[in-house]
Amino acid sequence: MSRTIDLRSDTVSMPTAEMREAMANAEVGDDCYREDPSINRLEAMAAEITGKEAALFVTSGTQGNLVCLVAQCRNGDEFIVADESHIVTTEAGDFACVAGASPRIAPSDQGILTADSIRSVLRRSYDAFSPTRLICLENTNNRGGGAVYPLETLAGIRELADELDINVHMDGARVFNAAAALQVPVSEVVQYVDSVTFCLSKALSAPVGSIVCGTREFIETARRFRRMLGGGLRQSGVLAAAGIVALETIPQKLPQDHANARRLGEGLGSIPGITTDPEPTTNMVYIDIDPSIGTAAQLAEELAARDVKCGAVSDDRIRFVTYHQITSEDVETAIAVAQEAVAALADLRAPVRA
Ligand code: TLP
Repeated sequence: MSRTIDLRSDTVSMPTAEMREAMANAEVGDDCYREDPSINRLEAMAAEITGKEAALFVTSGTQGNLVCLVAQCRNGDEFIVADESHIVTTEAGDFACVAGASPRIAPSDQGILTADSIRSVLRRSYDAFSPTRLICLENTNNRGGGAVYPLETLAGIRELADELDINVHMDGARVFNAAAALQVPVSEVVQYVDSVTFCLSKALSAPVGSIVCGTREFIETARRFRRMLGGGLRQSGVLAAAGIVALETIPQKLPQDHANARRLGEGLGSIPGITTDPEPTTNMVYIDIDPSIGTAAQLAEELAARDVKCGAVSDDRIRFVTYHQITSEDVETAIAVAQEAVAALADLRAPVRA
């Protein structure tokens, strides 16, 4: 039986054998007493890699972003963010429900904000307006096709935030992909932000967990909100052990995932009626499907029937994501299967001849 090639998301990446072994042998303690040696080691590693003073293990990217919002916004504050940002669209409305903050959407190109786009939505201080407290950047940008913030853009946003005396948070769920694409250390990317969340369980292939990084003082505040949100864990070193292996072994492999995504984009884009938009630069491929082929859901179904899974994100758009377990052979198979699936949809539409 052939293996299913699951390109729906890098969240379906599996822990490697080395991660599983490290988990089985992890040294653990009660992390609420700060006595879990594996968690302490993972947090120290994360702080060092990001160049921040301190780090905190959280259960998910969603919890990490929420902790950062709650720690930096008061009820009634506003945060500036791009349309279609994960924080606003896909975190169950927690910004409103829990943080009590409202988003102010700034115009973006593929989800990438600039100092000018942020400036264009700034409002003067007035008692009828909610105070702007935070800028949230998503890097890489998921709905923007895995787009990466150029470093100059980040520098410009930092300058503006300093002028306004507000903080910048980065939803860096895939910031290691951003750093790999820019060929710079992660610390160079996140030097412009006050807080960053990154995920161990996406492109980095660990089974569970994310990390929040910032100043020591900020992380102490974040720790209190993490506890409030039910994220105070006990012998979580079993999870940290996989995260440590992820940080040690996976980032250097990300360029291969990006090359695989580029090849996948090229192969899919060569099928008549399919266009890749934008051209993949990290591990995501978004395709637009001409209605003459069928709908995104129909094409996804045809692919799934041939053991290739992908995610229809709208009527005419599908997302494919590469990660550690997806090989270059898998990519060639997926392209061949997509050609077959498009042909099968055309056959279904062809008039029946007597
Ligand atoms: N993204 C998931 C889905 O929720 C869409 C995916 O398959 O891409 N920030 C960004 C940019 C994300 O893409 C995600 C997850 C998160 C935060 C949330 O992380 P988790 O799922 O760990 O809460």
